[in-house]
Amino acid sequence: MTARQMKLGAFLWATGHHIAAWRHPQAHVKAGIDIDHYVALARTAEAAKFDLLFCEDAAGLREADVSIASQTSRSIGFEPISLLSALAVQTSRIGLVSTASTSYNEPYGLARTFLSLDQLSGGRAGWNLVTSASPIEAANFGATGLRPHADRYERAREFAEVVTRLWHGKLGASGHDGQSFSVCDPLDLPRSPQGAPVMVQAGASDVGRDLAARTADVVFTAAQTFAEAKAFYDDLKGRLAAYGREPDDIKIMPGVAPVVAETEAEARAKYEELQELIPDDVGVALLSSYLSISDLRRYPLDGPLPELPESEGMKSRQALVIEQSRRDGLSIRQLARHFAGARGHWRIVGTAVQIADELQARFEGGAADGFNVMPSYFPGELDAFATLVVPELQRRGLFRREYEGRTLRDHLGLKQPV
Ligand SMILES: Cc1cc2nc3c(=O)[nH]c(=O)nc-3n(C[C@H](O)[C@H](O)[C@@H](O)COP(=O)(O)O)c2cc1C
Repeated sequence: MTARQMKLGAFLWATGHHIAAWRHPQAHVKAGIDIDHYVALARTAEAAKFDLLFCEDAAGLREADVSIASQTSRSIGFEPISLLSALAVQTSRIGLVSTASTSYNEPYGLARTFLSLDQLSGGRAGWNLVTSASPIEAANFGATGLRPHADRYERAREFAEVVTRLWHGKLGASGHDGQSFSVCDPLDLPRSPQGAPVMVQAGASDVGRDLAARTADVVFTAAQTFAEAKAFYDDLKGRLAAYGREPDDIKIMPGVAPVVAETEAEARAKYEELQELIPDDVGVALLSSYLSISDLRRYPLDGPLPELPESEGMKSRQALVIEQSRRDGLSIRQLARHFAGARGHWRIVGTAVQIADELQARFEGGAADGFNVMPSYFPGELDAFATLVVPELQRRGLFRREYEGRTLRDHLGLKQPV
């Protein structure tokens, strides 16, 4: 039996995950709508034997103030399932995971779309289920505003149940007639080559964790410290037994934003160069959105965070930001700069050996089954990770040298659903 190996996702984004990546001298201004750019990234990730490509999504601008929205690394970009459909025919092995919202779709349509992606890619599709937390996105789907957190999750629970029944061919003659959805017929497609598309989930509040324990194959999460990552990992794996599942049935893959170079000094210089490019307004606006507060600029930027009411948006991210501000005694300006680099995800700056050491410690310390890699800018940091860090992980026996199977479930070591 081979030793346990880590799973790796390549989290795509237009110019890069650092909020100022679009200002980097190597940035490609039209990256968000250049299919050749994405094909090149997908091929790099596949050549490095990554398990999957990952796309986030929100159907709307990420920021209400358009002048600020236009100054971030992702203000325009393709709808991700369409993008992954194009990448499916330009790649042959790598998994294709897209985010889609349970708040602004219907289960029949979404189940059909992902099963189509799964069929046309030969069993490589995955759905990242989110309930969505942005009032800007909500306003594009009717005038009722963002639904309360608990309602969003109740709808998501029923949504996930209907989708999996459709994928598993278990929607019988009686169909589904529930609280939010009614579906009559099975899908007009045969079952997937991997049994069913992989279910991914991102949402870390208590109710979000329960939904993941019930339905997810992979969980994407944000954790800054080893202690936070370990606590999340143990908590989520501990919830599985209640749903008749084994700890290994879920792969937990926190986000990580590495900045890597041949020497530590070079890596630090690369990181500092990006940090210098952050406009204060943009950093503070991003922080405001994670805290669900309309405008933090009203407060002195060099003072502490004010007391805030609990969010109805992303509860887990708000808690993470507040926790970090207290732990490290950071001002609003310092917090904004800190979160601009990786939006609350774990950031590591160093050589390939240093980065591999850190990833290995979290992986072997029982705080992760793998990582969703968030390059700071594209293609430079994805190339650097693929050519410097991946070989170091392979030398240590921590990552595959070749794909073992064909489907995304094969790569992730997940059971095929019956
Ligand atoms: C790591 C992570 C990634 C997420 N990615 C997305 C995303 O791409 N699009 C989106 O609309 N929401 C995303 N979300 C938020 C989800 O929409 C989530 O369902 C939201 O309601 C807040 O969940 P929570 O309070 O359970 O964390 C993400 C959340 C986390 C924790």
